[in-house]
Amino acid sequence: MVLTAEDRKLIQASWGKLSSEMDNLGGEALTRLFQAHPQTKTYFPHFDLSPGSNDIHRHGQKVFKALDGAVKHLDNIRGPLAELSDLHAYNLRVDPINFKLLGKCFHVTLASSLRADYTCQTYLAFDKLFYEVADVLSEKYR
Ligand code: HNI
Repeated sequence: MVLTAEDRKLIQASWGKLSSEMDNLGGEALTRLFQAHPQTKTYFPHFDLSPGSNDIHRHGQKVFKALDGAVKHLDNIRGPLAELSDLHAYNLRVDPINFKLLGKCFHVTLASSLRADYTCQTYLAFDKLFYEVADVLSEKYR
């Protein structure tokens, strides 16, 4: 699934509008993940997973920062995600289905922040991005 020039523009414009909320959006998406798909909590037995916990907040910031790296390199998201691709495949061994679930939770999070600005076209552009991120994070599994 290739991001068109228009997709990239929409993603980067939306990302710019989110800058004031950057610290919280990852945590919000993770909170949604753990609530909507409780089976994902099994990967975080060492975290306090109550909604809004410091663990979720801090981890959300790391995940968001990784996505930020991808958004800043839309022509080559493999570069910034390379280490995470190794980590998730070799060390964490997260079932790749969960990347799709987190992508859905990011859609809801972005939609609830951007409201009317989260148009169908913007949704589609982000859907392609999340698909690509999930693809990169899954490609080292054997
Ligand atoms: Ni993920 C650690 C990014 C999806 C389970 N993950 C990280 C880190 C980043 C990250 C960044 C921190 C690495 C470090 O400390 O060096 N994770 C991402 C991204 C996605 C993603 C960008 C998809 C968009 N991870 C998921 C999913 C799960 C997941 C869907 C499981 C449901 N990740 C983990 C676990 C850790 C982790 C578990 C280790 C947490 C810890 O600190 O112990």
